[in-house]
Amino acid sequence: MPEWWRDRIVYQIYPRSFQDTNGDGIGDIPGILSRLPELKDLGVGTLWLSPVYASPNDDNGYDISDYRAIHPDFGTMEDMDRLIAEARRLDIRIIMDLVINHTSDEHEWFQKSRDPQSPYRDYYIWRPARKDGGLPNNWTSFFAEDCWELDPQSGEYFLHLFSKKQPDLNYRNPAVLREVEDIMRFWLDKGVSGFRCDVINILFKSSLEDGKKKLVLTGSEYYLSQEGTHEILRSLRKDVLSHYDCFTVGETVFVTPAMGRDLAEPERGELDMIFSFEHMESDQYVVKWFKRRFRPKKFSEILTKWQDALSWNTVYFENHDQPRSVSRFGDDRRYWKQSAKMLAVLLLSLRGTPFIFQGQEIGMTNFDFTSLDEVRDIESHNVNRMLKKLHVPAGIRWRMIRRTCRDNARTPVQWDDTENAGFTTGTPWLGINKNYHMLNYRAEQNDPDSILHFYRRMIALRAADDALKSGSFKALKISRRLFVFERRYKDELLTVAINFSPRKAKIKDTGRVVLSSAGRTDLGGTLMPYEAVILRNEAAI
Ligand code: TEU
Ligand code: CA
Repeated sequence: MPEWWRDRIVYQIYPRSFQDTNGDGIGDIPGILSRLPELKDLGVGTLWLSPVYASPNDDNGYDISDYRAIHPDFGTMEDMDRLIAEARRLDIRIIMDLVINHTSDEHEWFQKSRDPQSPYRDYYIWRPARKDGGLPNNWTSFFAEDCWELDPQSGEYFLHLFSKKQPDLNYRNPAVLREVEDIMRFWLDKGVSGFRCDVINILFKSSLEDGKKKLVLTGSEYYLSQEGTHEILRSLRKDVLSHYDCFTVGETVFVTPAMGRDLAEPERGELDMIFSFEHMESDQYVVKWFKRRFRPKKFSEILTKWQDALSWNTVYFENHDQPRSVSRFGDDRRYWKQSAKMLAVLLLSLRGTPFIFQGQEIGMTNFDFTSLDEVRDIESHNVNRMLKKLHVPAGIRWRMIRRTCRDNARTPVQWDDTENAGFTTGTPWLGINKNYHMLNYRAEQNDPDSILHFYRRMIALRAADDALKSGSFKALKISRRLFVFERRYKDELLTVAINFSPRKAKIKDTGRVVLSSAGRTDLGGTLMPYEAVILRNEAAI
């Protein structure tokens, strides 16, 4: 059964870095409003806003201190209402980031929770020290530190799987779920069309005993996709979401295809789609900080595995936590334009709802940082501290961080070649990539051969084609350089062929060229470096 959120392209906005309008160096909601025409032209149908709520910004808004207030950096609730209304007028839906595994420690609930007698005590997870004085258990956090923090006021520790300013909520307490439901209704009643649910598969902690010691996330066997979380998701669906025209996409860490099915197959009544991470890990050893050469074969195999595993899912290559895709899976130097277009074809021709991260449509690249002083992200600074403790030399630490740091994707959008790339008239909160003189929105707007124009074309092609929108997927060939697959809908058959390499590649010419990222109409059995093509097979049944 077709649903509007399957057909539409989602565009993720990281508001701090999108467009500043008042010169404070921080992107804001009026800035998003001012760029709606560009997003409409691109063919965007849904916007996902990273958090714009009140927050002390320990983790750039993923630490929320009031779920019903807009951070003054971003504007006012009136600005937000105006954005929802204006987007709706352009037939653009908005989804909000729902961060409910944890709040900020500055949230009123947590402040009250510090009093052991308060009814809010049980909103969070408090434990005394062990008898020997040690931490309550041996778990480790996502941000390279311990995950227990002592609160001197009550003499007990609270659990935080992310930073110590992000205490985890206690989902054994039904009152917490009621609060979350009210927050969801508040936003749905305002007219938003759903939620991107932050780390949603770790809500319920089934036990707090010591975990099996692991290189990363010791303890995770007690909170990854526990039955308690499935129950919560089903009740959110039944009590709240099913009463609105909306959808959810869950950010689900460390999921396997089997876990993914339990979280997102329609008959489960939980989430509508998930973000899995496995394909984003095809260029690393064990943890993301140990990067290795990108292996297209591995990448294509993982994508195929996930295409086959779920009846519907997301397709994404970038977000605010990941380095830029053209710098990672393409070549951001010699074949910058070719490889960015190739990735556009792949993103928009796999089966699922495509997510574009701001700047991806103009081929923005990783940040050209020169030192850690330019990095703002808390995760990178924690990792640096941890590696330093392990006596990893400064040069190596810096190389690891530069390549993987989340700020690679968080640099301001490069709108034009005026000072500060047209992002702000003040001092930008995070540095701007110096390549903005060449690489910017306006330059690409004026160039019919640009990545931007190519995205528009590819999005329009997808919107008009049932096989691309909802056809079945089947992999035909996966090799060190090539990924070939078909999309089939009724009697329509498309073949998509992707060349991931800077060398030419032979392919079987099996149909009429619908689109080539290199602008060719006759392939002669060969793909150019980083070329991607879509072929139509007339005789198919
Ligand atoms: O991210 C969760 C997550 O597990 C990672 O992708 C995280 O970014 C980190 O890199 C782990 O190494 C979500 C948000 O997307 C992220 O921005 C937040 O920092 C995090 O949750 C906490 O809310
Ligand atoms: Ca601003």
